[in-house]
Amino acid sequence: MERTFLMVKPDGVQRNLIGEIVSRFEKKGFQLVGAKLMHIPTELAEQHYGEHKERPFFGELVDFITSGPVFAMVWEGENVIATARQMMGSTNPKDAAPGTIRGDFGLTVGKNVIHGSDSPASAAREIGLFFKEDELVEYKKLVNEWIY
Ligand code: RTP
Ligand code: MG
Repeated sequence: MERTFLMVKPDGVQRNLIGEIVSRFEKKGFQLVGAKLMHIPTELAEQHYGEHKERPFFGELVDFITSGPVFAMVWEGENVIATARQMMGSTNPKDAAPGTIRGDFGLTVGKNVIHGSDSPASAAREIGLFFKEDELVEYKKLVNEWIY
């Protein structure tokens, strides 16, 4: 089953949006397989955003993502990578549609609340950077055996 790496950025954590964001992916029907609140070390931030290292905003991006705790997650489900990106909305919140996470909560491109992997290759790379294999939990939903 497909997996993606999602992360509530420091602005989302400061604004108490962890629950709201987790809830959206839960209600959509995706399954949470790993999560942790953490400070990102500078070296990990530089690796994570390595594709942007020549961009003028790289320094700011690394400073911001290491400025406070983030909530890192792995989610599972069919087409979860592309669907999560749709649920997040455009990178710049001014272009993000209402109903998307960035459209509803984001204010500026630098502080846009959430990160999500943009391809299967990015997802595999980012999950590997942030999680050890034994931090990911596989489980079946048993609820249909428990209720009528
Ligand atoms: P992310 O990687 O954080 O999920 O965001 P994304 O794929 O939608 O956008 P990406 O192009 O990968 O850019 C990564 C982050 O860099 C910041 N950014 N700042 N000042 C600027 O022009 C600018 N452009 C991008 C954003 O915070 C973006 O999320
Ligand atoms: Mg990106």
